[in-house]
Amino acid sequence: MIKGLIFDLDGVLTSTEHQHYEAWKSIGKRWGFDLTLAQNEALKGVSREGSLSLLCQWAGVTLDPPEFQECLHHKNAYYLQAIADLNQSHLLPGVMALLTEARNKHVLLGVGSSSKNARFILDKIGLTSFFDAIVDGNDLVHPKPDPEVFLKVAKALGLLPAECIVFEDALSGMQAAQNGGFACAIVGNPSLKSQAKWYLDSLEFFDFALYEEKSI
Ligand code: B16
Ligand code: MG
Repeated sequence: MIKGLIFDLDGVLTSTEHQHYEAWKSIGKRWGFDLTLAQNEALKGVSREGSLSLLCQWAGVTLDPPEFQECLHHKNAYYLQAIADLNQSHLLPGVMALLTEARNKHVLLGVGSSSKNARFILDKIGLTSFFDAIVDGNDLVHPKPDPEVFLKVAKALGLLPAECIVFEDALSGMQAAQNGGFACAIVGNPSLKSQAKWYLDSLEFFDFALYEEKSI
């Protein structure tokens, strides 16, 4: 029986991936490097530091530690400006209905995000009060695909991984969930459809009854 639902934030509850993309593009432009959408796909779910390391690798750029920190700072400032208008109208389809249904069923709810801005974003989109546990990029030693994020959420909920479902949109997040022994549904990212054991176009398509019937 499902006792907990654990949600990734970006790409599952709301989508600010385009703003992340524009922010990383602005860093790449400093070096005459044009970040592609395909490369951005590989940054989904990856920590801010991990993303910058990848960007440097792709651009063939080496930064000293102060330059690296300055790029992280600039990227986040750009990103925060780009999401200034984020609000509850930016919830992805099915989010509010599923969270409400889960609360009514006394299913525990958690967020497991790589983002250090996760709590700020959850406040902006009006969801903070729904969650029994929130673990974000500030709480982590090992980023996704390490399972630390989801294991910490499950522990805070007082549940075992086998009692939870993780909803993710990114490869690194799917691997983190699988590495931790969680059932994982990929939501709204068709590029992962062939690799996912379980795929939903959006959270609108999650059905408690159907899930209980088959073991995924
Ligand atoms: P920040 P998630 C991830 O959030 C994003 O998918 C990824 O694009 C971003 O680089 C990462 O958070 C770190 O975000 O710079 O705000 O700390 O999908 O794990 O909720
Ligand atoms: Mg995500």
